[in-house]
Amino acid sequence: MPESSDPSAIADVTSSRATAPPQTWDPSAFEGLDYYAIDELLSDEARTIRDEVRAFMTAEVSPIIEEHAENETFPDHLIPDFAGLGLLGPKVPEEYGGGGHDSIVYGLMMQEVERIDSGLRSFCSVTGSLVMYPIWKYGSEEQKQRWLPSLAAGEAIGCFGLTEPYVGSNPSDMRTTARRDGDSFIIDGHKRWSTNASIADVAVIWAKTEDDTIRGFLVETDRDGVSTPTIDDTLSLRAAVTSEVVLDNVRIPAGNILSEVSGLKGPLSCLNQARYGICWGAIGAAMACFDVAQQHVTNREQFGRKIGGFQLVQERIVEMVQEITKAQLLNWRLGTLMTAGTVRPQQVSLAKRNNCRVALDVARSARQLLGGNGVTKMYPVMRHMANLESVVTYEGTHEIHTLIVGRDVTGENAFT
Ligand code: TGC
Ligand code: FAD
Repeated sequence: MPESSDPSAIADVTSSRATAPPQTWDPSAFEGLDYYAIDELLSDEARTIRDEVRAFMTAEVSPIIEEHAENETFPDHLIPDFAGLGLLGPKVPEEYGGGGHDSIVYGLMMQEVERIDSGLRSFCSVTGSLVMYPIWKYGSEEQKQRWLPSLAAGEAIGCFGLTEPYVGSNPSDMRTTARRDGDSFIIDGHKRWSTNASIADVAVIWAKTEDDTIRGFLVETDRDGVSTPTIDDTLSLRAAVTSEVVLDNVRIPAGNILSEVSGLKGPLSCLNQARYGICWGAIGAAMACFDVAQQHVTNREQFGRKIGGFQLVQERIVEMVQEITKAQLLNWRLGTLMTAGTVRPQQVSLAKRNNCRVALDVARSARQLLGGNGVTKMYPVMRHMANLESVVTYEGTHEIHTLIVGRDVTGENAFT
C-alpha cells in the first residue's frame, strides 16, 4: 500500500503511467573537469578547437544520440559537420585535406566526441588513424591523391580489417591471403569486427602474401567478391556501424598494395595512432559520467539532505576526480611525447590500459550514485558503460596491453 495519504499519489500508483522525479542533469551545463588546471598547458589554438568541438557535440549530437543508440542507427547526417570540424584526419597534412594538427589537438577532439558517444569517436578514429594514416604513411602518391582528400571531406568512408573470426589478439596468425596474379592480387579471407565496413567505400585489408608476409591492401568495397554483412546483435556502440568483411576471390590491381610497409608493424603502427585517440576518448566518456554524477549528488535529497553531503558519496566523487585527473595528466604527457615523435608504443599501451579501466570504473560508480534511475535512458551513463565494454576490448584488450607493458618492463614474453 502507498504510504502517502495524498489521493493523487494513489492515482499515480494505480494508473499505468510510470512517474519519475525530474532529471537531475542538464547536458548543456557541462563545464569540463580540470582539477589541475591542465588547460594552462594547452595552446590557445588547442583550447579554441576543443571548445568548438565541445559546443557542437553538446548542441547538435547530445540531443539525438540516445535515439540513435536505441534504434541502432549511425547518425550519418553528421559526417559533413565532422569533416567541417576537422575530426576526420586531424593529423594528416593539410595538403591532403587533413588538419595538420599536433597530437594534443587530435586527443582533445577525440575526448570531446567520446564525451557524447564512443561509437562516434570510433568513426573518427577509424577514418583518421586506421584508414588515412596508413594511406598517408605507406601509400603511393596516387593512392594519397585518390583517397585522402575525399576521406577528410567525409565524401568517402573507410574501414580497417585486421581481426578475423578466429584471430583477434594474435593477428600474426591471420588467415586472409593475397596471391599475386599478373598485374593483380587475389584476396581471399574473412575479417570480423570492422567498424564502418557496411558503409565504407574502401577497406584497408591486412593479408598474408605467398611468402607469409603481412601486407596492407586498399580494397574498394564495390569490387566483385566483397560483402560486408552488418553485425547487428551488439549491445554496445549501437550508434556505430560494425560489420564483417568477406573477401571471396577479390581481384584488385597490384597498385592497390600499400607498398611502403611489410610485416605486423604495418597494422600495429596504425593501432598506435588509434589507441592514442582512445586514451583521450575514454576519459571524455569518464568526464561525461562524472558530470552527470556531480550534478545529481548536488540536486538529489535523501534523509533530508543533499546526497552529496554524505561521506560515502563524497568518496565516490573524489575517487572519480582523482582518477580522471591522473588520466588527463597521462594523456597530456603522452600527447607531448607523441608530438615530439619520441613516444614508444608501450607508453601508449599503458595509457590505453589505464584510461579504459578508469572510464569503466567511473561509469559504474556514476551509475551507482544515480540509484534506480541510473539504469534508465534518463541518463547517458549506462550507454557509456556499455560502449566502454567495447573500448576496453578493441585496439588490444586490457590483458594484451598488460602483457605488452609487462614484456617491456621485465624483458620476458608472456604472450605464449
Ligand atoms: P611482435 O614480435 O611484438 O612485433 C612484430 C613486429 O611489429 C613491431 N611492433 C610494432 N610496431 C609499431 N607499433 C607497435 N605497437 C608495435 N608492436 C610491435 C615489432 O617491433 C616487430 O617489428 P619487426 O620489424 O621486428 O618485425 O609481435 P607479436 O606477434 O608478439 O604480437 C604482439 C601483440 C600481441 C602485442 C600484437 O599482436 C597486438 O597488439 N595484438 C592486439 C591486436 C589488436 O590490437 N587488434 C586491434 C584490431 S583493430 C581494432 O580493434 C579497431 S577498433 C576501431 C574503433 O572502432 O575505434
Ligand atoms: P580474443 O583474442 O579471442 O580474446 C578473448 C579473451 O582472451 C580476451 O579477454 C583476451 O584478453 C584474452 N586473451 C587472449 N590472448 C591472451 C593472452 N595471451 N593472455 C591473456 N589473455 C589473453 N578489429 C578490426 O580489425 N577493425 C575494426 O575496425 C574493429 N572494430 C571493432 C569494433 C568493436 C565494437 C569490437 C567489439 C571489436 C572491434 N575490432 C576491430 C576487433 C577487436 O580489436 C578485437 O575484438 C580484439 O582485438 C580482441 O580480439 P577477439 O575479440 O578475437 O578476442
